[in-house]
Amino acid sequence: MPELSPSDTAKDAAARAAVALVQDGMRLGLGTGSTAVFMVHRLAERVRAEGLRLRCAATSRATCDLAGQLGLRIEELDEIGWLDLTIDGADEIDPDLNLIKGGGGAHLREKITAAASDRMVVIADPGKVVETLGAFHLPVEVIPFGLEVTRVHIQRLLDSAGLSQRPMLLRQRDGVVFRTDEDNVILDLSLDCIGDPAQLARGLSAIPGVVEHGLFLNMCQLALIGSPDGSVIEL
Ligand code: ABF
Repeated sequence: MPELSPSDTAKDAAARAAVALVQDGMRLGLGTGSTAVFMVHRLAERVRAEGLRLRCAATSRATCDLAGQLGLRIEELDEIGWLDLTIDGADEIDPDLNLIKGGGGAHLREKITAAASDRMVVIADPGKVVETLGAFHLPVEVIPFGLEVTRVHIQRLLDSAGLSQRPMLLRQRDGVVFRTDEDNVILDLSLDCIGDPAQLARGLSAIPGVVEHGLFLNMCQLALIGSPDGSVIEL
């Protein structure tokens, strides 16, 4: 692996610590994002070196493609049925290990995969650790049909929850509306500070047209935070 930047060194350290938790015969969920890329590389190294027999489900086409290129056998989640461990990144991690995820646009499959796992371990650099969720925009995956009506429902929910909201942005990538692996769209909510994530999660999930939001509550059992010096702390 080429010389890593301090940030990448931190990500790689967290990834290696998570991969060290993998045991022969495990059924794994492989996350998405730049930290998860390091994890997939390190996992493939272990499989090659130790002949680990694993069953792996990917949380995005991007992770599926990378894992395949590295020689990992990827199966559909339904083929495996249930997972022992999902290792994934995050955009924010609070002291209760509640997360904001979805910066990469994969939070629907990530949440389904994590929820089908006995254990979810998050890997991140120190910049992801926050006291309160919300500084990172909250992604909400929405079906395109009735998008403007769904926006109205979301705005009313935020108003009733007393949450300030700068423009609710339809996610773009290279000037084009971003589409998820399910061909849905994402509204990014700039909320600054989410005082009651559980209340907001319940409200968003109840809105017709909302497919999934990026609040991962009570799903993560361990966060491995890498540092630029290569050390790792557990949260
Ligand atoms: C993915 O990893 C997303 O849910 C999350 O937004 C992203 C974090 O990306 P990175 O590891 O590149 O910081 O799981």
